[in-house]
Amino acid sequence: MRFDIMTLFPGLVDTVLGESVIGRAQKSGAITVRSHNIRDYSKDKHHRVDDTPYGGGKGMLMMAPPIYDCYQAILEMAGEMPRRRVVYLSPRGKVLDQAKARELAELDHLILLCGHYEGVDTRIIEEIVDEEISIGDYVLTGGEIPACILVDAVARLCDGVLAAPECYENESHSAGLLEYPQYTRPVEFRGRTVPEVLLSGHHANIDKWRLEQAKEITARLRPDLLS
Ligand code: 4GO
Repeated sequence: MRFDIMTLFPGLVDTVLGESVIGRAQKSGAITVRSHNIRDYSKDKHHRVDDTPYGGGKGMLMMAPPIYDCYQAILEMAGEMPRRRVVYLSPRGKVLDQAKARELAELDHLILLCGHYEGVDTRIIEEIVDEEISIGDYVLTGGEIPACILVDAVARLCDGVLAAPECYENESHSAGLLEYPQYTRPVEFRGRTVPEVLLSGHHANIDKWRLEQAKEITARLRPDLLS
């Protein structure tokens, strides 16, 4: 899957997505991530990308033309892609959840637009954006961190990014429940021991215990997920 990120701060997303699992997935070719500096598409002699809002009001808005030209350049670079979507990261959007991540992981091409300042001229949303997505009900200074979060959540579901599909079969939110507790060595830590069943080697009992624990933890920490 290919991800293109339109931003005024490409270094920010490159740094975050260049490390760890997502960085390795880029190196192995399982996914492609490209950041694009919207400022490179400004035709203004001072490379301006923002201006004051018509009608007055505080702050600056990102202008539509450089974003549009950046978008057109991405379409050219990526070529024909059957399943493509353009997403604007915004507190107005539907809040990201695991189902949305799974839906987006079916695409071939995800183009992300990161706003800054007071946001973007609304006409760029009308013209190129398919969907607005939020990472939660709070406001940030830019869409870059939300974009990195979205790429991470989607990319880890793409083939070849994690070792095996089992990696996300039992984790929190995969089946509408939170994950059961996990233990590794040592068998005793500050007087706390590993539950006997996990040392028993009895896989049916272990599965049963884990499911019970997942239900109990979900009821206690996130009862809203059960309704
Ligand atoms: C996204 C973008 C919050 C989110 C943002 C979010 N704040 N909750 N800020 O996903 C336009 C200018 C949006 C700054 C951006």
